[in-house]
Amino acid sequence: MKAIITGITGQDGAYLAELLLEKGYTVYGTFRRTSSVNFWRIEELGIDKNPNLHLVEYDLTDLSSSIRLLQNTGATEVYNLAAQSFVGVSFEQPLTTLDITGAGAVNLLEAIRIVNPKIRFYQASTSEMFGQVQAIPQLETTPFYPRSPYGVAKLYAHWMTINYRESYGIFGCSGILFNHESPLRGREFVTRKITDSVAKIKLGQLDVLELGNIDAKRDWGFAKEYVEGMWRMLQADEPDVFVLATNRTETVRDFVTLAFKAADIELQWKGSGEQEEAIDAATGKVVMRVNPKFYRPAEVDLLIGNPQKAKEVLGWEPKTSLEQLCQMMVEADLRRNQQGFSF
Ligand code: NDP
Ligand code: GDR
Repeated sequence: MKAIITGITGQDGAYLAELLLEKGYTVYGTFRRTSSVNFWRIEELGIDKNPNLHLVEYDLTDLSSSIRLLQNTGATEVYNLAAQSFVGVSFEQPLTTLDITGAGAVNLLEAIRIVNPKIRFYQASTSEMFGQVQAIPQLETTPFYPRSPYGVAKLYAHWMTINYRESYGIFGCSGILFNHESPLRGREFVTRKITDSVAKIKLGQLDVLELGNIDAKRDWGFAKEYVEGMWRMLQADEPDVFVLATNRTETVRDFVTLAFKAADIELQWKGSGEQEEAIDAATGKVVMRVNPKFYRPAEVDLLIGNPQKAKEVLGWEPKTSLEQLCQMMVEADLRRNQQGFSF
């Protein structure tokens, strides 16, 4: 069993590599040539030196590189997790986002079509495609209405995966995954930004956490469980589209409260809108305030997914509660900040 994971330096790539190695796969994990590559996630999971893990330099925007990747590895499963995945940045870099997050998937689909159409393909689709939601909760049949260049690019890749299945019989699956977090989440995303800042505030290394729209509601799950769902999709009898979600939604504000609570800090909330802030009840100090600098030009207000189909067809179910997830992230960031860790 040989699998390619694009984006092994990311959160999901690291967890998926760990899972596939445990299952006995030989894993080819791709990383980009950058001035300083960092493998902190696979190092933290302790899989960086596993002899069955091969790190391959690769860029998703390069078709010939995609063809060579498939030819040289002989992989039978490809998990396309690579993307410009930060929604905020996609407003500033819409065309780069289109190239990587949209067209990049088609480079791989074309390579599969050319090299070996029997290769099974997983496309990392997203709840961002629902954007301005047309139904609550959202499921596989809910109409899409993306609200960012990232969401639009992902929708293109999603439909191309379906198109290559229908046109060329390629086993292409698309997982519409709702937000999933972990101690390995990048610090630009809101949950990890919060847990890292809470840890720093608790340790006296930071005064105030600044956030944008704290009214946004998200369906947050645990990344390690979601990569299991990706694998199950590629083992199914038929290629299909599946939603992975928890079916619970909370505001960013709620996550802030949970994270401070996990560090034994009770909050009092004051003001509203751009003036809203949270105060440490014990010290009277402001520890969180809204800064409009972090608002987005268009926002996704509410996401909540229905994972019933994944449960019925794949036997997949989320297990970790938001409270457990938040506690796990805060504890990891407390430990890391005590040790001077900087990722
Ligand atoms: P990350 O941002 O943590 O990881 C993205 C990965 O893509 C990184 O390894 C990055 O490499 C790589 N990458 C970026 N550009 C290129 C490129 N041009 N060529 C090759 N590799 C590239 O994302 P996550 O792990 O959180 O998410 C995995 C996938 O799932 C992404 O496609 C994301 O859009 C999607 N998704 C994520 C969800 C979530 O909640 N986490 C929910 C739904 C979908 P580098 O380290 O060099 O930047
Ligand atoms: P999202 O995740 O856009 O849902 O995309 P993110 O954590 O960036 O934002 C979630 C919500 O929090 C609000 N928010 C802030 N966000 C960030 N990053 N920083 C802030 O300071 C801040 N303040 C408030 C945002 O406006 C938003 O409403 C993630 C990514 O992993 C995508 O790749 C993936 O497809 C989707 O999840 C599902």
